[in-house]
Amino acid sequence: MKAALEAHHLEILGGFHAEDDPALPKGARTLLLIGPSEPGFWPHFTAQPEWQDGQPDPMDRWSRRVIGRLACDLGAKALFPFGGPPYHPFYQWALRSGRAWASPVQLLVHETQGLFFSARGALALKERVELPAPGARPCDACAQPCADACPAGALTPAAYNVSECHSFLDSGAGEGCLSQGCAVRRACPVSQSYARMEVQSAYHMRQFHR
Ligand code: B12
Ligand code: SF4
Ligand code: SF4
Repeated sequence: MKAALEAHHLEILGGFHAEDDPALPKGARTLLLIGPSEPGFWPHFTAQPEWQDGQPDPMDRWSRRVIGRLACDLGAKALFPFGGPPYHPFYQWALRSGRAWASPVQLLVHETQGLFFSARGALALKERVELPAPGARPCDACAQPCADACPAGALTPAAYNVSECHSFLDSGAGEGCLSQGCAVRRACPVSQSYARMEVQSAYHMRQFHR
């Protein structure tokens, strides 16, 4: 499965075992969270037909095609973070994986991708497959720069004020967040060690703030 994912610049972000979980398809015994693998994800994705055709939501359409096909090949079921409400509980699933945690600002922080954690889909498998051992929450040994990195004061340990974030992005002062990605997500040393390109963050910020 690793090789099949690598061909699409995807990787397993984490997973967990389940029995009779009502949030999962009937009979699912393992849930794997799937997300971009760096370096090279953005050049790979932008060469795909969903980006090239100029139609809306290229990332979601690509995710459905690629992760949906992987699921068919594996006899599994593909689940996606978008397409709601209602939404599949990706945040809770990430916590259950033991490889992502709630950061001081509540955004998920992943063992290797930091605050740039973002799932493109999940695979619900009928088999119980081996999973890597849970990692250690990086925040416990960190000076926590994420806590006061938001220049608008919109995302802090106290709350995420979505409308304050949008107002700041509308003012000229929000240009850094729009072109390089959310300053809170960028402040994390684990995010910085992960080779995500700014142009990819800029695309997601445009989707969030359109
Ligand atoms: C709705 C939603 C939002 C809403 C949040 C509404 C709210 N807080 O009131 C809005 C549109 C604001 C949002 C924004 C973003 N989101 Co969002 N969002 C979702 C979505 C689709 C559903 C969450 C939900 O309602 N679940 C159902 C409820 C019952 O479960 P819950 O666990 O209680 O959900 C809560 C949290 O997920 C939280 N939440 C969701 N997004 C965010 C973002 C921030 C900054 C915070 C603090 C909390 C938060 O709010 C939910 C409701 O209280 C999930 C995908 C999914 N299927 O879960 C992604 C998801 C949680 N978001 C994600 C991302 C990447 C973002 C953005 C960073 C996107 C971007 N710009 O690149 C932005 C943040 C903007 C920024 N400053 O950069 C990622 C997780 C990122 C992370 N590291 O934690 C997810 C998992 C999607 C994915 N593809 O992986 N999001
Ligand atoms: S900056 Fe530090 S405290 Fe904040 S999410 Fe990253 S590791 Fe955790
Ligand atoms: S995008 Fe910018 S304004 Fe919005 S929460 Fe992140 S740092 Fe704050």
